[in-house]
Amino acid sequence: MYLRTPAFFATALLLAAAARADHMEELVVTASHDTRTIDIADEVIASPDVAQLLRKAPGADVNSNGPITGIAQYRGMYGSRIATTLDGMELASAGPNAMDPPLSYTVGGQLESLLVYRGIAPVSVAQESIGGAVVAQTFHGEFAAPGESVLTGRTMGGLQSVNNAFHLEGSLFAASDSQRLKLAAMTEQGDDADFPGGKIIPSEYERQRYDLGYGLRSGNHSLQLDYGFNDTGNAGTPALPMDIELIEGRLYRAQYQFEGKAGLQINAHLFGSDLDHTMTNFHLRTAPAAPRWRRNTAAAENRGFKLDVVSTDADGAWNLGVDGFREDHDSDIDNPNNPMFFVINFNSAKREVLGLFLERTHNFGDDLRAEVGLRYNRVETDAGEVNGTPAMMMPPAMALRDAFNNADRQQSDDNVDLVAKTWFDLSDSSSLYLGAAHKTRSPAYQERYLWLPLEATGGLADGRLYTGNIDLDPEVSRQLELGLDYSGSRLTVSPRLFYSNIKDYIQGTPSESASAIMFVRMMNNMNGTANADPLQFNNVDAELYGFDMDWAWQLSDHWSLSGLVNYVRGERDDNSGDNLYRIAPPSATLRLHYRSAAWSAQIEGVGYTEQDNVSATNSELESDSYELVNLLLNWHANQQLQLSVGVDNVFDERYEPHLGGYNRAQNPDVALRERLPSTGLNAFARVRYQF
Ligand SMILES: [Cu+2]
Repeated sequence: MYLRTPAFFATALLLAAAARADHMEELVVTASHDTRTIDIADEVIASPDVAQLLRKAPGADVNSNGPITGIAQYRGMYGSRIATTLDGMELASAGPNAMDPPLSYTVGGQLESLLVYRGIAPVSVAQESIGGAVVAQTFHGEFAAPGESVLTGRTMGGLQSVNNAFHLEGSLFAASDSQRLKLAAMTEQGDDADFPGGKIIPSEYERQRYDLGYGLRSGNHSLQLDYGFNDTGNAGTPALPMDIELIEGRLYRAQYQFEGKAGLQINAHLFGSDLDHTMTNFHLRTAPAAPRWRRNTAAAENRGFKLDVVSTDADGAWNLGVDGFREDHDSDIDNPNNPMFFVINFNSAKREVLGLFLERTHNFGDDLRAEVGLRYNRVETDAGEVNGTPAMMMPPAMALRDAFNNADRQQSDDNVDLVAKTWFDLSDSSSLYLGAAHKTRSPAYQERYLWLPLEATGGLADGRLYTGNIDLDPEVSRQLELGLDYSGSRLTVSPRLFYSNIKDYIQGTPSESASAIMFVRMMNNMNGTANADPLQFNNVDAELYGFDMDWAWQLSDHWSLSGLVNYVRGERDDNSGDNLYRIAPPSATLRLHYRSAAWSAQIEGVGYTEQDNVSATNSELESDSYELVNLLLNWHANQQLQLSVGVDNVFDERYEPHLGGYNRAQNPDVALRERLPSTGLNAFARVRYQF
């Protein structure tokens, strides 16, 4: 580990800064019965990846294929099984391997909160939430008091040692009592990160982000317009076959809200995003021989709306709504050394969800509260014809192409979701929770429309080649949850037991397509590679069950202890006897905090057990246990200025997180297809300043 020159360090610290004076305590996670809100203003993480914050909530973890590509995992489900909304916007990644997962389009310092629904998510929150829901809320600035106009701003700067990274951002807010304007910009960059024994290659990144927002309110009406531009440059994803060259995303939304009399609220939301992405296997990692250079150019066009009415009465609230989301994907592969070579990977692969929902929350007297929700989703998918040089030269690829192009590729699913949750107060300080749900998810476009055996799998990163299956059925999950919430004067604890049975769980199983198998074997012969026979996405049965809990214990005015415990088990529920792939191993976190008016300090221990319940079908490798110690110190110099310093992985332990994937790039210190190590000792500093 080494720091940049002291001069650079000092200059960046001076340039940088930020703080929100209204948030002076180091509150990590605000708990309610059914959500965990990770308060970004108080959370200090060194990582540029907002998804890493999810680890602060019980049940949540992150599948990480690179430093800025965190894919949310919740209770053993991940990827498109977790609904993610950004200020109400849905977003489908441009990258066929989810190099740009939804949370990568948020900026840590601009978030007001990151909210994780605990267990079963309400039907009103997201269209498809079979595995849970995450909601990111951006800070838009405040309206001024009547007759006033104000200009405020906040800046933040950070440095970290493990990859010589910096992060700088600033936001300006101009507001009157009826209008508000926001301007924000962020830039960040990091080199290849160190691990004890070498460097993680490639793990460099560079990213810029620009935001513009305008809000208007008049009487009961309010309107918010936002535009964001994400500009990611070179960024390594060593767990995948290619690295990011570019992710350009334009995100826009318009939201209208009406607050009527008698508890009536109307929300109307229009949003979209246009995402462009390029990745290669030659520009950041050791390039293969010239004929095997590959560049993948992908684009996603996302459009959506949501209209809902909330009517609050003395006993609860009704929420009735309709929502729609359409994603459209193109992905093309070429080789800059060979102008003849091309593969149309996805041609206008479309997925459209139109939903209708009704939800009721109801208080039965003082002790009993319930939530019941019903949702219907109509899901339609389709994809255009494909082609590619392999299909013009090699009979098995030709057969795959022709079968795909001649198939009826248009599919539709009618999905029904049901949610019933109830909380019963046992005393003033404790309540019992019981939840049940029937949730569905239609296949992702890769799962239906990947025609040539490739690793384009939404970021599974198992190193296996896949083909899709046009005839896939939707996944149907039946879920049960049981829990207790205790909140005494010093101790809070909230354990949950959960069980989920998933019929038609979508899982790669050994392909039965002779053409797909023959194609992979021919490619192995041509290239001298040793790829396993391909998998095909198919419907199997599965179950996930486990336990999670968070707790906090106030020891004295200044001292407190808190922690998390997570356990999840994922198994196939058919006669395969196999486990599910990439399931977070059991883990526990223990934190000791000290807080005073101006200072706070924290020592954190994080432990993961080994994971030997691995998926044989996905050729998954077992992983070892590890323990980490992290330190954090905050100083609130005054209302405006906050300084934070910390050290992650204090003992510079070498560890390979189970959710981190396998090395796919030439590296003198890590063999190919060996588990990727995570970063070593990382010292970091952050300054926040607000005016
Ligand atoms: Cu990509």
